[in-house]
Amino acid sequence: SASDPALVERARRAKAALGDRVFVLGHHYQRDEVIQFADVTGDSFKLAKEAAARPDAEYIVFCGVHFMAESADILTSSSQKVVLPDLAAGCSMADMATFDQVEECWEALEDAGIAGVTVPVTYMNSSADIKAFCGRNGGAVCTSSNARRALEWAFSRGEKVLFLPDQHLGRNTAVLEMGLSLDDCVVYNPHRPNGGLTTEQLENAKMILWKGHCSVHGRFSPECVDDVRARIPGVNVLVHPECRHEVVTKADHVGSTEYIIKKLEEAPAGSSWAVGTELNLVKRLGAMFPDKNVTFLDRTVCYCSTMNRIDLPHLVWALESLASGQVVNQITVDDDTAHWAGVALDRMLALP
Ligand code: CIZ
Ligand code: SF4
Repeated sequence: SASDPALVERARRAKAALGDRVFVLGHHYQRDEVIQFADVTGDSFKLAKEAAARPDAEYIVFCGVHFMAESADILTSSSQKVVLPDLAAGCSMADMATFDQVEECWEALEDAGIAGVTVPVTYMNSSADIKAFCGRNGGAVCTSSNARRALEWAFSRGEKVLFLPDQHLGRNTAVLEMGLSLDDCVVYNPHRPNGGLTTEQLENAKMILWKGHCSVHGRFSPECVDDVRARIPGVNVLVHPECRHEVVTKADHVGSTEYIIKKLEEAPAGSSWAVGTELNLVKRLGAMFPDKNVTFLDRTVCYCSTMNRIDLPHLVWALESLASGQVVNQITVDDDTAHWAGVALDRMLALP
């Protein structure tokens, strides 16, 4: 489909017909065939802010996954419509923490007598429901760029943090950036009674990590790092903090998507980089910096399958529908959820 000139032409025409009424956002993990039509590219946080900065666009077509479109709906005005070209583009990590599970967890913390001293912090990669839960319970949202500042803020307000839904980002930030020990962290498993934890474990923990992970970044192993170092002498290993702790501790650099891009921009010509993040982005970075040797950290391919659901045929369908006056696949967050999720997002935006 990427090379189908008829589809490319149809997307171009529909977008031109809509003009400034439509603004197309493209996440870094999207396919090239989709990215070519993006008015702006970015990570989820940057894209949500870009959407908020376009009050004149009637339609925001979000080429990304469901939780990102929800955040865009929360941060844009009520007259703007956010469209996700394929409703099946979810996020397996976000799906690992449902509202009922998190409520049940909070009850377990109440039973253990620690809910009052626990501040919930959720990664951007979570449903609007979970962000609203954090807003209602004195907590905040964070991204992979500000996780440390968000945790410092949370620990200034309570003794413990409940970190949702990515255990790896929570552990990596607490242990590698804030000097907590692995023993300060426990993992709450929503599929076990009381999270699979004793009251004593909950009482002693500083970080209560939700048992969630990214199915893409979770696949990189410490062996991938050893393997690439053996294959490419002098290689710099650069990974996202959604990778497992054992992988991050073996890497040379760790940081958010925007950090990874900046690091490669600044890298000297001729240097070698093995990048542990989603493959569409790594391939694009390789093409953007032909004077640098950019390789994927794993030997096997590793796309985000739900990100990849947004393809050119879905984008053409969404744009042509909008151009003909039909709003399809609109993502809306109800007012109460949007209010409290907005409170948690604002606490993040107010971080020093
Ligand atoms: O893994 C993801 O989905 C990331 C890093 C999203 C984002 O843009 O924050
Ligand atoms: Fe979710 Fe991971 Fe895909 Fe990002 S890369 S959308 S965290 S499954």
